[in-house]
Amino acid sequence: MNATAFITGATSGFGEEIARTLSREGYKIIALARRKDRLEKLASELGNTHIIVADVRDKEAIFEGVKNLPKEFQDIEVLVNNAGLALGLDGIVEADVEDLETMVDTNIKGLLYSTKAVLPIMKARKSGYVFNIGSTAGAWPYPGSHVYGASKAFVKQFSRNMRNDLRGLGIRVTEIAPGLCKTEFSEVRFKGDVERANKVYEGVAAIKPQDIAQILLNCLNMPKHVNINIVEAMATAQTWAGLHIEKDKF
Ligand code: NDP
Ligand code: 8X3
Repeated sequence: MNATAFITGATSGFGEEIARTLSREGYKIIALARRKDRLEKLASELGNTHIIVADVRDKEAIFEGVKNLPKEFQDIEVLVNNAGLALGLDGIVEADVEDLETMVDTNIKGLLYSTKAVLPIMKARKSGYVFNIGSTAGAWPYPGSHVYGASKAFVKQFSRNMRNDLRGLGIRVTEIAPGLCKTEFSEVRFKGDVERANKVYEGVAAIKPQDIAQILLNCLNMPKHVNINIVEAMATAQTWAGLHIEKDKF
């Protein structure tokens, strides 16, 4: 039996699929998210799963959740920092300041809490693997990405910087930075406007959550002396837009 994999944001999209994939590989699963009904459904599907119903922004809940893990789930080998979201696509002038705060609190501070809670376990075990889910938005700007993209740029640089501090501890760190992928991401971004969300993916063979789970598994299965620092993966149909020039309107 393999050790335990802890996945944040396991009720949908990448996180849910990564939980399925790692469970198939024999890992015990700790699944964390806010939606209890979905976590319970996933746990009954997978078996050997401990659920934590919590908001990653709730520092106390995250640290308590890790401190109070049942004994058989304390051997965390893999942490997947996946919970995250974008809210809105308005420009920075129009954007709702509370949406901006929610992205910072979830994508940056939430990721910090689960990382800080789990790293001591990995250090004690002298073994571990942290996957941080970034985004192409962390490297490539687009209109309306302001805080979301910046929060994912944090994930990129934090992932690299962590590696320096973890040297000699047998802990690997990989940032997986996906591009367009059909999950509930756009439904969340557009606050339940399913029609608008579906339009984002219309006519595009977008990345599937299973593709990201496969990439993660490929990294995990590399020999322990190999650390894949970053994987950036786009749909073949997606490319960079190029630089925009706004012409003077005389
Ligand atoms: P989904 O909306 O399908 O899934 C998001 C998951 O995160 C859900 O399980 C949700 O669970 C959880 N989550 C969100 N906020 C919180 C919170 N405050 N506390 C706990 N859990 C939370 O989107 P994706 O699967 O696409 O997104 C997963 C990650 O991938 C995110 O970090 C996203 O930024 C990133 N990403 C997505 C891309 C895409 O195109 N889809 C591309 C690049 C990166 P619940 O609501 O139950 O709490
Ligand atoms: C999600 C991909 O392009 O919508 O991170 O920012 S994108």
